[in-house]
Amino acid sequence: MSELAERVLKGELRALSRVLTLLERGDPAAAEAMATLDPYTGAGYAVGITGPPGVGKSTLVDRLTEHLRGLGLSVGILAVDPTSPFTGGALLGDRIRMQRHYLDDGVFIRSVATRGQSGGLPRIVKSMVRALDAAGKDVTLVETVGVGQTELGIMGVADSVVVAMTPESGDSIQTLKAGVMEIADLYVINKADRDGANQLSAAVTAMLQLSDLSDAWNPPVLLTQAYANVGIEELWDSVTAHRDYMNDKGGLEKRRAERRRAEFLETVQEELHRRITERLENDAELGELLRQIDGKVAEPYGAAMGLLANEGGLANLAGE
Ligand SMILES: Nc1nc2c(ncn2[C@@H]2O[C@H](COP(=O)(O)OP(=O)(O)O)[C@@H](O)[C@H]2O)c(=O)[nH]1
Ligand SMILES: [Mg+2]
Repeated sequence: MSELAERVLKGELRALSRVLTLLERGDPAAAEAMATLDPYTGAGYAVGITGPPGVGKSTLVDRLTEHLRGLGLSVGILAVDPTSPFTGGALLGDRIRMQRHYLDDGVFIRSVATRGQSGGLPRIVKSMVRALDAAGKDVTLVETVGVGQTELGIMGVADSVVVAMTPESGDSIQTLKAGVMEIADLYVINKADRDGANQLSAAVTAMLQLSDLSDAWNPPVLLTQAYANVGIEELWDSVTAHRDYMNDKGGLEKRRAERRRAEFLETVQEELHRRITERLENDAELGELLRQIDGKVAEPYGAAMGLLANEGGLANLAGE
């Protein structure tokens, strides 16, 4: 039993915040907390909002939060930001856009840095979503930015995935071809006040019809003006329609089971990778092997396979 987790279950936001920090650091106490929290997960619903920078994702999250609060629902927000000197400003912008919710106890906001990983979605977000669920958040909104594009990894995090586009970015249709159609449960064309919104909407709808799988969910294409609070209620209604569809067809259970398995496998892989890298950098014997490889005394492919083939080699490498 984790005392910290018990405080999370009682709704203490500071304890929740602490658990997320422990998760980010890979602290063993995080594992203990997650074990206590896990039985209390499942009632919450996670919505991913992805799309290129500047399409209005943060504004959509802000407006959706306002709408959800009006419905009496508690909200968790995870804003994933690629950390780089260039996006510092974007993060600050997000903070300002969501500022009014910081004073509301029913809203929990956290930004998550991608820590220079390939820009993808940090695997820890999966665990964070579960922590927020256990903490009693009715809805968790996850905002993600890929590097200048849509984050396909959001599929592994959210129950419903909203792909946001705008008529301003001319390459929108191009984006659709890059795997987006497999992950989008709903399309939002934001900045519908701008020229070209209806054309874009028609183009997306046409693409969807080409790939229509009759009895499967048909992703709606919605027009919003997030900054003017237009289309937000319809967006939420469409999310709940998708949620109901997923519940009826059993897709939700399957998606969540896959996500749990992925969380496990990714954690093992990433943790192994981290430990092995650390070993390779600090172990004297391995250091010698690395020098032999550098100096063409040892052959790289054979040396790697030899290391792993040797009795307990992998365990030795992975051990702390
Ligand atoms: N014209 C117009 N601008 C919008 C709309 N929604 C958001 N914006 C503006 O678009 C800019 C980027 O919004 P933001 O939410 O930070 O985008 P994000 O990078 O996707 O999170 C901000 O200046 C918003 O005020 C909209 O519906 N119409
Ligand atoms: Mg944003």
